[in-house]
Amino acid sequence: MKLIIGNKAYSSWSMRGWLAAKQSGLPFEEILVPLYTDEWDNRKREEDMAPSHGKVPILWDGESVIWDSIAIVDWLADKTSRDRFWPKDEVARGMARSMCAEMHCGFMDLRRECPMNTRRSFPDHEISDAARADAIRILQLWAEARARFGKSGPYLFGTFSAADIMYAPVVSRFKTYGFKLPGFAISYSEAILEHQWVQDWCAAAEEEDWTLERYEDLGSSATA
Ligand SMILES: N[C@@H](CCC(=O)N[C@@H](CS)C(=O)NCC(=O)O)C(=O)O
Repeated sequence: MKLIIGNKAYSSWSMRGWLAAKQSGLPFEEILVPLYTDEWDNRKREEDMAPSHGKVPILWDGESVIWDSIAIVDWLADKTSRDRFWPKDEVARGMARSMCAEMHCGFMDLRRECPMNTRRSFPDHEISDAARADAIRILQLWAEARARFGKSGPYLFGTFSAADIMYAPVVSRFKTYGFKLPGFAISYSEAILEHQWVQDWCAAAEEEDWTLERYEDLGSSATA
């Protein structure tokens, strides 16, 4: 398999695709195309990036191409086993799938106002009431998942699952922007930030030397 991703410092959807590939346990080649550079502009027209209309992550599995993070999770769960990605318990799985879908299509204000930047800290960054409402909704979802289904481990549904894959970049955002979190969310965030794959992702981001003003100068607005 071949996974095409963007910058590790900024690309939250790439992080999800990459964590999903790691969770599959299958070997994969990682190809990083730095966002919004000349290389990006050239590469996104090429055959292997064209199917997603120039967005990452993109997974190539033989002749099959899968883009969009949630489709990559589904593909890899089909290919390996559902239990590797989703809680076994049906009620828990219903909630996990819903939380992932909500993350995938929602929380636009938080995403726009607090773009992922694993390398930086902006504790004084001001956000709108709408972005704050997104954060509160996320914390409510985390609280419910942890309280109802998280007894077997430190993650949302106990063991590391697709829900953690989808929310890991939110953990990173909460850290970058210095959100004041309740105790259970601090513990959950620590578990995510200490996870080996998240550590590896963030360490690689530190080594990148591309800088995008739109994610460093928070006067501008962009999501990633
Ligand atoms: N819904 C897609 C979103 C993918 C996406 O927007 N990726 C961003 C990087 S994090 C991207 O490729 N941006 C490039 C662009 O919009 O030109 C997914 O879940 O994978």
